Amino acid sequence: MASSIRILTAVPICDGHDSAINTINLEFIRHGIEVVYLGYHRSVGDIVRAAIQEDVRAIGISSYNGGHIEFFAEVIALLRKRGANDIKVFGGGGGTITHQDAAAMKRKGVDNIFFAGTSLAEITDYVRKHYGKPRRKRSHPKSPDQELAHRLTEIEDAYAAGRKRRTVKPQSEIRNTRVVGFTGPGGAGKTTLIDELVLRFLNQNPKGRIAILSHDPSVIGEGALLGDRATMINSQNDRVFMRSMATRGQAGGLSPATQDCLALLARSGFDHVIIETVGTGQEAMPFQKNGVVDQTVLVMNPDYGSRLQLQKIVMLDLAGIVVVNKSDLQRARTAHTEIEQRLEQNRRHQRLIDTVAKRHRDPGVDELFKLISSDG
Ligand code: B12
Repeated sequence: MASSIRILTAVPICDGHDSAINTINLEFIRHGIEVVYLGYHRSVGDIVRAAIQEDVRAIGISSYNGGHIEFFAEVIALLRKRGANDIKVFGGGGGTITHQDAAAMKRKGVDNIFFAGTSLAEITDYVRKHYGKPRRKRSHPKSPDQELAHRLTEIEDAYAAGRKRRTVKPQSEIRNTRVVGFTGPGGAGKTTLIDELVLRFLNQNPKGRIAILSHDPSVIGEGALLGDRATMINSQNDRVFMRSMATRGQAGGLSPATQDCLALLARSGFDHVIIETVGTGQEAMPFQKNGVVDQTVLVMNPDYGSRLQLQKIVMLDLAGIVVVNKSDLQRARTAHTEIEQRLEQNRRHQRLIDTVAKRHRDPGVDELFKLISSDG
């Protein structure tokens, strides 16, 4: 099977017009394209960093705030400076980008600008035609992040082509890196929680680096919305390496290539590697077969239904730490008591923590951070 086309989309800084790109993203996905969506109000630096780490073929920018000539040009200049000339730039912005502007932008290296009235089919056809061909031999990476990004792509491509790679090293060789796995149902707040933990990590370790391997669902050969970056604020930082992966048809929360990608990240000098599964169901035990996860955190939403439902969640038996996020919600107190009783049946001294990840300086997130960063 051919590798998926991966692109990154974003809306520039000081621009909140995201409704066009949200629609276009959905159309890309429907046409088999994997879209890493960075969200709106994003700086040139954030866009270029993400594009290099995600090793995308192209960046699609939707711009309505009026600064498009300069903004697109700065993205291209920074890509070139970072040795990522192979990442192409295209975009649109209905009522604001004129034909004259578009001509100037193309002279500065933009591939194409789409105007008001262009059909979505025309846009997706363009992407498939121009960014869908296999990459030619790549130039030597200019930074460790770029090299790592290329190697992660090689692993994903090998799996897509049916050639499994065996890069997993025994755990003893990667002990300097702590690997923490986060799982739990969709909407529990895993990504926001991880972003808050990253903030604490960056503050506590002024020179430390952290990696995040994040997953979103997809069917084999189909597109995917890889949208976790859009909810992250603190993780837009040069000391954070983040990679988004589509599950490409594998059930259980991870992708066929996850284990090898994780092993590579764990050997790449990061202090911590965080792995986030897709939103999982009752039967999921994503880290069971995985030799490189040191700690597992199950993030729950207080609204899981009745107490009986808890008996059916396998991860409640397996997770070292269980988090009740959104603990400001009315049902959270009951949820805490019910989950506590459920965990007592296991007699495994699992930790139970209440958090409100959306709240800055939340004491529950502080407690969780202490736990995952300690050796215990
Ligand atoms: C909808 C809209 C809003 C909505 C935005 C909702 C949202 N979440 O996106 C709301 C009402 C919130 C809004 C607010 C504002 N808006 Co407004 N808004 C518009 C409007 C009417 C339509 C934009 C749109 O979404 N069109 C729908 C898309 C699908 O169609 P399209 O733009 O033609 O896009 C096509 C192509 O351009 C291309 N394309 C677009 N993006 C991309 C990306 C890629 C990758 C590709 C391949 C193709 C592509 O594909 C489409 C296919 O046909 C425009 C006017 C206009 N005609 O553009 C003003 C407009 C952009 N807004 C404007 C302004 C001034 C504002 C405000 C500052 C107003 C205010 N004073 O509060 C705020 C700023 C908000 C913010 N935070 O940034 C101005 C900008 C002027 C400028 N840049 O000089 C405009 C041009 C209106 C005007 N004539 O004055 N706005």
